[in-house]
Amino acid sequence: MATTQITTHKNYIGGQWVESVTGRTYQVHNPARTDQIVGEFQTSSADDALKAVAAAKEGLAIWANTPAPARANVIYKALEILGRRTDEMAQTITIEEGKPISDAAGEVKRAMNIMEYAAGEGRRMFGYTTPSELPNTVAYTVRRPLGVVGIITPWNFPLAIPAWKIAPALICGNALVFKPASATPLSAVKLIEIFEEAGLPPGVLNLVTGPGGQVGTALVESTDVKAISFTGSTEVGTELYAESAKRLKKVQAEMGGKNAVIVLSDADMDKAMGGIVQGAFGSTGQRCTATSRVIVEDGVYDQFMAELIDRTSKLTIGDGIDPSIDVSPLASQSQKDKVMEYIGIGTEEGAKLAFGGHALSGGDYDQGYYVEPTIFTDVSPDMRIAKEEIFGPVLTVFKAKDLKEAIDISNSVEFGLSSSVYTKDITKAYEYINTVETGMVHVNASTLGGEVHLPFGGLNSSGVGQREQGTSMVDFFSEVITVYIDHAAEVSERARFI
Ligand code: UN1
Repeated sequence: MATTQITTHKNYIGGQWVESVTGRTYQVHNPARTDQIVGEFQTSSADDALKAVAAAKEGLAIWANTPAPARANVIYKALEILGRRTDEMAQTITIEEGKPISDAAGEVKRAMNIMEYAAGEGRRMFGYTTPSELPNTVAYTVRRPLGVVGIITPWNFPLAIPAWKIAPALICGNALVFKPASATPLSAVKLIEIFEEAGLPPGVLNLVTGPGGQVGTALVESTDVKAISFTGSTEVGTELYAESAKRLKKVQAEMGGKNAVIVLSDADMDKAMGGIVQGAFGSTGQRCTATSRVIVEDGVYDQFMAELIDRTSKLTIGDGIDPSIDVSPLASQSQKDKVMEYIGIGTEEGAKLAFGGHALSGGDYDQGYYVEPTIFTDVSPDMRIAKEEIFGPVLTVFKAKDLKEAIDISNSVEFGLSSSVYTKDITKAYEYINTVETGMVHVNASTLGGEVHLPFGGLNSSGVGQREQGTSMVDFFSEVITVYIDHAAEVSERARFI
């Protein structure tokens, strides 16, 4: 039997690649071919996290005093290096996370876009000046780094989400401890290599891999960590927010979604179908902005369902490294178990399985975590499959008599991340925009994604804290300091009385 070399990757602390204090490692497998080992990674503990925090404090001293345009130069350099490694990075994402290679390539592009945008902030990072109420006095604001910041990221975007937290945090002058999802540490290791090669000073960006419990908790509990930017489940984010609040830590938590698309009778059906099929089954539904509900106006329901099933049945399922594949495996056994459990729950709750519903087996399917694209109809808003985030290729379909009822269904969940309406009626589109309760609203486009120069985030259980990306990235990752300067030659009236 041929043996393949397994590479052991280390943590990166204070500019050095180091083993974990625990001395233990774990292996990551390709979700499409579970016999293929992606690499071996450090099983870190709280001690590793605290070492990284100490290193970050040292890095901060240098980085906070580096002018923002000079910080930008390092990010531009990293962008150039990532540009040279695009294909390799896309393959890495597919091999460790499982998403189709075209999605992975899109993810690399997204990471590059955010790095470019964040680096641009190096020559903006505006404060403001305003008249003082006193004579001979100047008043203005400047931005200062927060200090040491914890970055905790999920497995579903192993490169883009780290990039869209790290680049903004760096441009603002912070030093970081980065804890990637334990399932996808290889993209994180490579991102660190890129910043190292770009010339980031030691200690500014530290990597600690391994399970969330110990490392994440240590970051939350350390008083040296001033802020945490987190993306992950609502359950973990809520706990992290509460524990951080006790220590007056600034938090940005991007969490779950249960995103709905409304299809009105006048919709361009072809456009709607493309957006919905991609939104529900692209990246195997493992996106916080994935489409998990569709609410269809009565009049076009039958036509819509016939077309939806037809389109869904044409999707190809297999290893995402093959460019002809539309739907790849779920990212892990636990993801597969969870999705299959929800399919069981939907059936028990009385929803009708209109398409799919099975795990796939036989041949190459036995090697990975494959579940068919699945569609439930006859779903009512109080069912668990209608309310809870499944994070897999499962779409629930509802019928509504008009826009008002459709919006009520759309708003009936605790989440509020993204939403969409398909209509050609501008009046209805605006009624929707003004009443739908999500942080991101689309008209005639899928619920997915976003552009890096616009704010990204949700309402209610979907998110808390300042938005990621757009101009708000600087608001989250910096402190605003207000400065008053009395430059009068004489003692001012006010100063006499105080
Ligand atoms: C996207 O849908 O393109 O965890 C981005 C997530 C989100 C990012 C989604 N925070 O899926």
